[in-house]
Amino acid sequence: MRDLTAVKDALKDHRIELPSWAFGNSGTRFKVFGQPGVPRDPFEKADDAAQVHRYTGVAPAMAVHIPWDKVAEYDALAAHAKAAGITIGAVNSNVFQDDDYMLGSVCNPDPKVRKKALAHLLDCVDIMDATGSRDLKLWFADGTNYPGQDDIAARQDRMAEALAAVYARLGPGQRMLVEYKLFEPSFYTTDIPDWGTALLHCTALGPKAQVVVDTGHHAPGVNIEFIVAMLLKAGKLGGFDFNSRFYADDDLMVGAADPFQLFRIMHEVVKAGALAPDAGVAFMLDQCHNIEPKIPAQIRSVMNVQEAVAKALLLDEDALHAAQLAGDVLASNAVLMDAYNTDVRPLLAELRQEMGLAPDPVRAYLASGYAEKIIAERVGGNAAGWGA
Ligand SMILES: [Mn+2]
Repeated sequence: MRDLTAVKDALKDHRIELPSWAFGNSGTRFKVFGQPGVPRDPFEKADDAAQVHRYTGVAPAMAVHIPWDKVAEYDALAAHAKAAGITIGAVNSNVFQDDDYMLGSVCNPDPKVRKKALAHLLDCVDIMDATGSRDLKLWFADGTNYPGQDDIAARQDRMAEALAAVYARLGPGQRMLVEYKLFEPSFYTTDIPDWGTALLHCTALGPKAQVVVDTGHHAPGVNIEFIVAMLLKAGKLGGFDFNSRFYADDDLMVGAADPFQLFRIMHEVVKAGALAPDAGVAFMLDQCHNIEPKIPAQIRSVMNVQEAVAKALLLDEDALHAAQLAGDVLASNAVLMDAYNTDVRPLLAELRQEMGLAPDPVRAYLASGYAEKIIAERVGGNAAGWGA
């Protein structure tokens, strides 16, 4: 067992970033079930995100998504977030919801569409300048549905050209995080389907280009911690989009589907010394809460990540290393499973009390009256949603 004070210090320093879109209405292509009290604008989303930070103490940033979080004055949004106790995190671009993008955005065969998409990505860097955001998160819905529909290699050249233009625009201290997803909305090819393609583009670009691992964007059975270990070794893991999926990408709460996988991922992160904020790995949630109340679901998600991190920190690395070197398969596995099977909830409750927080963040939030307050106050206007 490791020194408990060191474990607690690492947990206090760990940061989890919240997605603005988790607080708005969301659903599937079949139906969006609206909830009462949902934010009407990005300012109210920041208020809700601040509630998650208030009860967990480790979630002081909210990522935004453009244009869902478009506002007239981004410095005003940053100031509002700051007054609420949080900052604006990653800026997520959106080049998939305009009619122009039916055949792709930066990989579209039409140069006019590519130009429009690139202009949006560059606008997102302007927004980063105004909000003080470090990271631009790039996910592309680009791909094709049918063999022969477009030239696979030529689309990669178009992607590389756009990424290089965005890279050149990044200011000091700014980064671009390139996200991959194996399929959907395209069904035949996706232009950045996997970590290998993302890594090839990022390596060609330079140190400010990093890969982001969305845990939901893999085929069932893929060993995500292996990918994480490889990216960490290459110095190319820029961050995570945490969520869970059972079948295809569905943005369920992180740790809901497979807490053991989350633990295995966090073990690789801890082992590589990449947990602390200055290691440059952004631990972001990318989730939607379609049928559950949103703020407590975000609190629960933060707690799920904390539990996995705590178990990873408690793992007896010396014993594991010794067993591995001895070739003792069963002992190695037992050391890992001992850490995973530790009930860390009392430790985390104690940690929260040391931080001046309630031991049970969900219960404290539910007792606060905030949910009732926003339901009463947020009447009229248009509830925020992801615009699909
Ligand atoms: Mn994502």
